[in-house]
Amino acid sequence: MVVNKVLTLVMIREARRVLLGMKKRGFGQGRWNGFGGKVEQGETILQGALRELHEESGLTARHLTEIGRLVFRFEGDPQLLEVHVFTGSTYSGEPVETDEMRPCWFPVDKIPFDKMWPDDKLWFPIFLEGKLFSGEFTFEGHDKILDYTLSQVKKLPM
Ligand code: 8OG
Repeated sequence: MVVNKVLTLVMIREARRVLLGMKKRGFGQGRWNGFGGKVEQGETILQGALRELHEESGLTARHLTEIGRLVFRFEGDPQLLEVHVFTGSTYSGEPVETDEMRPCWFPVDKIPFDKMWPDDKLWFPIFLEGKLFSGEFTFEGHDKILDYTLSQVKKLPM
């Protein structure tokens, strides 16, 4: 049996801007993204999101809300990635560059989609509207989406 790998993704959002980090190493290197990573044993998904946000950006969020669920399949790899997407707008600290990420604020109308995962341009508009979303994407390599489903939802899947 192949168990999904559970990951978090945190988008820190203010009214007119979003904090992204340039991923400096590993999976997604060279792309702007929110902050997140693998949920560790013994922590809840929310705890994992808070920990990764702090480790990668230096920020401590006061409150995060889960807003999206994304499942990724990569051709030839039986393991699915299950990404829990959170957002928050209240935090303490200042964004700092870490070994993993170089943070930068982007105005909501200047999100750098050409240097992000290709699915992001599809679900970001729903996120920016403050709505919940759920999607599944099948990739060939890391640049090409072979097929996908995406919808705005009233409730996230369990
Ligand atoms: O621990 P690691 O940095 O490898 O975790 C991967 C991070 O990348 C995690 O926050 C989840 C996130 N992520 C994917 N796929 C995609 C994607 O297609 N778009 C975005 N925006 N983030 C993704 O694993």
